[in-house]
Amino acid sequence: MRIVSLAGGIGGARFLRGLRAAAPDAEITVIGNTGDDITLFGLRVCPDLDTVMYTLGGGINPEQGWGRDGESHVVKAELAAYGVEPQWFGLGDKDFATHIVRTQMLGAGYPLSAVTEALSARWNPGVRLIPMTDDRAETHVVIEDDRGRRAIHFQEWWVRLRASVPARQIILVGAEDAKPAPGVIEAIRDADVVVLPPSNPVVSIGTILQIPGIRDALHEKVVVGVSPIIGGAPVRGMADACLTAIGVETSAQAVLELYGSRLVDGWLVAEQDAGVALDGVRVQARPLLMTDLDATTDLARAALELAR
Ligand code: GDP
Ligand code: FO1
Ligand code: CA
Ligand code: CA
Repeated sequence: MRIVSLAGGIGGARFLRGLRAAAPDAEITVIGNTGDDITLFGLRVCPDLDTVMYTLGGGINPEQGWGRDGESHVVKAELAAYGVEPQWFGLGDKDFATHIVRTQMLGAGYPLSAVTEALSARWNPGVRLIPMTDDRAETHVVIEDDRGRRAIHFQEWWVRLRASVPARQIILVGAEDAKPAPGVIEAIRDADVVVLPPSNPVVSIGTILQIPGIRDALHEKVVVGVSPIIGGAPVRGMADACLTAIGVETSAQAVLELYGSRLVDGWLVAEQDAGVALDGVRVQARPLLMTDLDATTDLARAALELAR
């Protein structure tokens, strides 16, 4: 069986561990969000790709859900001693090595997809991880504060401001000119099923869907999704701030409507959201909490069964 999954960071990566266990013989291709990517200290950082790679490769910080396990922060402290900005983004020493290798390869002319394949070779994630695009397309957030109305990088809004300032607009800068990375459209075309994990519907899944050609390719397939919203709140993180920015209510129903019945054929909701319904979509209620690998594997299995 060939499975394609779109993925953001933590929610995507955790779901993929269950999917890999639920379908051990399947060929799984993961299309990763690169809208969160940022260049810091001259280094290219791809948080969501790295979260997937480290989680599936056994190198993730399990409590945090991002960054490396057993991490130290010597380089960060030395940079701060020089007064170098930004200091609000916490890059660890082990993680720095990933960004150094990536930046070196990009500088040598390799596209991000080739770099990601090379980095993944070390981690044996058991899936093929492809960035949504090799082109630069970064998410920016329009805010209004005492300095007026301006756009800041998504990471500055998310990490420095903790999404505390309302987002007026969320824009993937460069989306129109971005092309799907090599292999993305082919993987979708060849897939038996496409799974949308409970990733952020705006800045993870929504971002990937903005790359021209990807949404159209998905319309031809059987697509099943897992709600990241349970009982009117995100399970983790600040997805509600992103949904509010695009005028969508924080509910499993509203996220399903946002994706729409043209995209989604099946939708898994939590037991307390059992009333969710949309014409043309098979909705099922299941335990949606990815508390451990067993629960996550059951969830992934339910998603695959919904597709049959
Ligand atoms: P990020 O890039 O690190 O923000 O991660 P993703 O975009 O992949 O996923 C974030 C989303 O995962 C959040 O909106 C959470 O609500 C959702 N999430 C996290 N843990 C769980 C869980 O156990 N179950 C479900 N259904 N959703 C979850
Ligand atoms: N998230 C934070 O909340 N604070 C950080 O300092 C931080 C550093 C960081 C470094 C590398 C990386 O891959 C991820 C990192 N994240 C951090 C998580 C990440 O920026 C966001 O959670 C996602 O991009 C949001 O989807
Ligand atoms: Ca993300
Ligand atoms: Ca379909």
